[in-house]
Amino acid sequence: MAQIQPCPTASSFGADAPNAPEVLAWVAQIAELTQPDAIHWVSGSRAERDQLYAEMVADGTLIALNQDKRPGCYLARSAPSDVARVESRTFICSEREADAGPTNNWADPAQMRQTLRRKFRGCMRGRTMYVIPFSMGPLGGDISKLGIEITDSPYVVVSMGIMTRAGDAAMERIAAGEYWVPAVHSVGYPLRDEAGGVRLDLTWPCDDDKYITHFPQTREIWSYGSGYGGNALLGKKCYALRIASVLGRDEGWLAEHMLILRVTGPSGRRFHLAAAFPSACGKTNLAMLRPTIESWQVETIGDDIAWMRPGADGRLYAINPEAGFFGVAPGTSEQTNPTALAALDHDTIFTNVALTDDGDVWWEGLTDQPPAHLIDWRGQDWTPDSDQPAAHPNSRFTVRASQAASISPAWQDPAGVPLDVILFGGRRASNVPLISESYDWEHGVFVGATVSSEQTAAAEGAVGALRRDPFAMLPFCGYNMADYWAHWLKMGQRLGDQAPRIFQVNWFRKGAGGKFLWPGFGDNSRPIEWALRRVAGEVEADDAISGRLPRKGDLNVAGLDMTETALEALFALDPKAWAAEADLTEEYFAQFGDRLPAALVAQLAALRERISRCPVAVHSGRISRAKA
Ligand code: GTP
Ligand code: SPV
Ligand code: MN
Repeated sequence: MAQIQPCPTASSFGADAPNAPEVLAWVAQIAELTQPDAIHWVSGSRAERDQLYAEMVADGTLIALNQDKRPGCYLARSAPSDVARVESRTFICSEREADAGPTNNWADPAQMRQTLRRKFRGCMRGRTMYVIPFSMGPLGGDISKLGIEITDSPYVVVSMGIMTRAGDAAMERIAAGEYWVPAVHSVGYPLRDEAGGVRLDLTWPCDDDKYITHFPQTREIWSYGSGYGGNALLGKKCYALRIASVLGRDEGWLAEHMLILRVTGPSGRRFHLAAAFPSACGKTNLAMLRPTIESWQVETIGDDIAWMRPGADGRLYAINPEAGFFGVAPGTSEQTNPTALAALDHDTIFTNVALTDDGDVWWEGLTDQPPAHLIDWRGQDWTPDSDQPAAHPNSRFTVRASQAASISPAWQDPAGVPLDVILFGGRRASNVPLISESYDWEHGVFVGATVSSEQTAAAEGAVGALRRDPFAMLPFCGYNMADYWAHWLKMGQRLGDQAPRIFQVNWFRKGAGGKFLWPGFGDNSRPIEWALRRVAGEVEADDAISGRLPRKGDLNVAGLDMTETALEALFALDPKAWAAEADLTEEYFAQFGDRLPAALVAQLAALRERISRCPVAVHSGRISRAKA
């Protein structure tokens, strides 16, 4: 990590301190603990942003990219030890361990407070402390909520400026008495010690001892030691998922790891979908889908998080609480996601991608032919002979949502959009068909609860290993996962026949040769078309083991270069493999003890019953219609 020269004058271009005694008292208390050299109240103005970029370029925190090619674009290189969310260092500090549940790391709140006091004491010495007021969701919207992040990272300030509605307008509402969530962040690299000894700063300061902590009872976030993504941009996973899931449980709404889409069909009818896929499994891609079938139009509303609540008409309404995309760079190309690529033309922060000789960016998958020479994400020379990727597999772009040409006029609607369909997906090489429809809401909750996926680079861990990722919320649910399922079941009762229909999808099924069976990307519009035709009542479906499947001929594969065998393989359900999967589900459920909702036990029994009705020899997984 390169060292940087100290900046002698602290920034003096922020907002004035607000007329908000509660905020002033909290900020004073955190300043007393962390001992920054200066306090900067973030206004959210353009001048402020430009000044921060200029300072970060001057001290080497950011590299300005070729401004003719990519105006307003910058590159950050993180420490090699700080490249993804650290789930092993993410804690839910509820009073009782059982309320965090078996899938979360629990820590005793009193003990964690002591630890945090120790870690945060003096941790901002030599630095400026930034106070960022922000809104998750359109300012003042019924579903929206406010927060304040304190951070000592200017990279976090400009990133929060893209990812949230940050600045004066949010502070005005907070000062007027609206509810807000406090969030404290430090990279954990003070520049002066207690005795006055100084050290130079790094271009990516951080600490190996990381704590990403949540206090659901007092609704606070404290994050120490990392500057990366969801560890540091506290509006995202920490607030909009972990704390918001607790708020949603208590207030009767849902905070979900879901993209949101608007699809307009050939008849002009509009549909809205939300889809939960685990990290790095294609949410951003699907959110910017360019359909390969004619006369379907897709608009983006959100790519990662959805807040949803029942509206006055009894339907489920969803907003995107974020204002930007923090998307996976590798694999993004003109072929896979031209909309995202075009959005990155200007005003984008790239983190851990490779740098070309003419000051542009590159990552694996951007072009078929890599450039002959690059500077890789570690800042080293790189050529195509290198055995290391040039861009880190979890390298990302940070860009305002409004820069995507596909953004929907509805994306800022504070009332949200009424959902017709919810999709659950994961990366599954086998067993899970391209698309299937849940029998009803309870079955849909069972499908969501049993989602499993191959591990990706978005979190530390062995890439490729199969892990259960219920509702794609495994690392993001702020309370006991079994209680969360119960909350979903209750929501279904409340929504009744107004509830969105639930489908399961899998773009990642592989054939015998180990190749993806489904082309994916733009062609994902095809199974989605089938789901929407189901909602519109235009097509029938066949009952099968894992849900209802498209009847022969109903999935639009016109113009696709696909064999009948491959198509069948995409939907094949092997009763033996499903029986094994049911056994694994039973084991998985057992850890939740008596918190497991009875409805899910009943769903497992119903799955086994469907398996038993399937003739093993046929292997289609379809149950004869007479019996269904
Ligand atoms: P987070 O931001 O981590 O929550 O992830 P995300 O779900 O938004 O991930 P993203 O859309 O960025 O997808 C990441 C990876 O999935 C990239 O490597 C894509 O190339 C790959 N991917 C996306 N859609 C498809 C698809 O339809 N088929 C295949 N085979 N790969 C896909
Ligand atoms: C994810 O991992 O699901 C992300 C990226 O969206 S991060 O914000 O780092 O959590
Ligand atoms: Mn995500």
